[in-house]
Amino acid sequence: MSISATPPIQPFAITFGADNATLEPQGQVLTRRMSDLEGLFADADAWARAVADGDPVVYTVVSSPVPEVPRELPQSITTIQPGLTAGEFWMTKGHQHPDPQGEIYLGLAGHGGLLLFDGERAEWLDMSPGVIGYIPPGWAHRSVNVGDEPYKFLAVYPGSAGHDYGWVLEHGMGLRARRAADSGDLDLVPFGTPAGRHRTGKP
Ligand code: PAN
Ligand code: ZN
Repeated sequence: MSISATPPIQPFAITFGADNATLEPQGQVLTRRMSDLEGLFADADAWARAVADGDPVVYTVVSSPVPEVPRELPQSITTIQPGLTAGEFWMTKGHQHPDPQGEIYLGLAGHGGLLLFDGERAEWLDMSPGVIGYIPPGWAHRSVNVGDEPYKFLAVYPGSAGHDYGWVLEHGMGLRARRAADSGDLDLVPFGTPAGRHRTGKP
């Protein structure tokens, strides 16, 4: 099968390579470096220093060959590297689906979180291997690696959903996921909390 199949797609199976999160057959591979995450971390100076200091890969998205077109169900595997930027766990950009449609995530490896925000309410789902996180229509979503290993998950979403990244820049995500300086635990803080100043303890 070619790198991006043309609808109608014929039935086919995908082999998942658990060690390095490959798909066979495989479609597009997206690499998001720190420089791609401008305006997303609370501490813009720390973000700029990380960009200047090697611009590390924060996450990759490996897609199956199923294209993002209506009625198809594209899938992708996201791998978020472990890391902190001024105490904030490394994460995906986060987005809304312009065509409000649901999505499912399945945790594959590592320990992460699925942050959901509908513009008023924020929810946090703990994600680990075997956990299915459900994203209802209308909820912006961002994934966060809260562990010390790469966090990997499968996403399955309607091909017509689309991806709006500007929504998150405009509205935020309701909460930020930080590592508490004293305990090292996950600390979910309100989105507007200035960098470096946050309550401690479990959410
Ligand atoms: C996922 C995400 C993927 C990367 O496949 O697109 O985890 O996150 P960002 O798109 O926010 O950079 C998904 O939710 N698709 O709809
Ligand atoms: Zn999505």
